[in-house]
Amino acid sequence: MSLKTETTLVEKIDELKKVRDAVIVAHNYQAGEIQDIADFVGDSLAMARYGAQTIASTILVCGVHFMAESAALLSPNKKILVPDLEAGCSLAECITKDQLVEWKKEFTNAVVVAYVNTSAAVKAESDICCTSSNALKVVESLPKDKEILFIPDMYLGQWLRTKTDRKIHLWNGSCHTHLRIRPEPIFDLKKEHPQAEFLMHPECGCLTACMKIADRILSTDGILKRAKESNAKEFIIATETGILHRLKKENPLKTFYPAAQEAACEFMKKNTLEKVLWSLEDLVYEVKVPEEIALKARIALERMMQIQ
Ligand code: CIZ
Repeated sequence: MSLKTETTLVEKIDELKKVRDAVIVAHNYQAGEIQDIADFVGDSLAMARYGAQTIASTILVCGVHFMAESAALLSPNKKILVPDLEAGCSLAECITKDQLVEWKKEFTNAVVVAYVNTSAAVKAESDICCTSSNALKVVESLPKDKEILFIPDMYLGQWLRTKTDRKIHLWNGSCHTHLRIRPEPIFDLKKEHPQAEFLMHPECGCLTACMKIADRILSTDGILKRAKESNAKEFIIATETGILHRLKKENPLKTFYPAAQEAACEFMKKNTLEKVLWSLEDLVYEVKVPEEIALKARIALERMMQIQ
């Protein structure tokens, strides 16, 4: 009697990827099972770059909506899919295009730097984009006589203020997940694990309280790189908890303590293996950026990419 095993979800996804000529890119904050089936895992910029370089004609973006828009901007001739249209970003929603247009009227001599966590419509009204890994370089690249309007994350903006003498005006936006990371549990973790290196993301709401005790303030890819390179055996990690999957997988002999178990983004976790399969089956949900927005938004993204 032959042993007939049922095709697993992962096998079905792998088969359909070939049929659809698709690749899956996943953000560092995705659930572990999604990261494990992805062709590429990284931060939003690395995801968009991978998407632009791949020869596949379809890119399934497992992250949140603005990441799919960035992929669409940088890969205009490819089909960009997301498994769930409700996977949005609270930070990106902190500023609308109209709000930015109004704000710009107050500062006619300013340059707008938009964190990638913004909609394409907001990027289209911005001069240049940045990520948490290149924000400082981007700010330093701007003409010295210009003031800077930094949108939308006020914590990343505050951190930039401490690193440069540039005049930076902040928008009052924040990531609801990074706001859940509070200083007190970090102080406790540091007492319990005095040898642990403390790696913190600049979006953290406790930035001001914890900046001085952080060993490094880094983007997600920066945290992953540091964890690999460091001689430390233990780490306190202050960012969205999805990153722990990759940290543990890549560093099986090291121990990682999340600064807050509550820091799990429910929008990031909207994507599931089932939805990935359905997305490839039905070729949904396609993300397109209207051409008149794309033309301008692409300029802001490409200016950033030239700086790296
Ligand atoms: O750029 C990204 O992917 C975000 C949102 C954060 C990070 O540090 O990677």
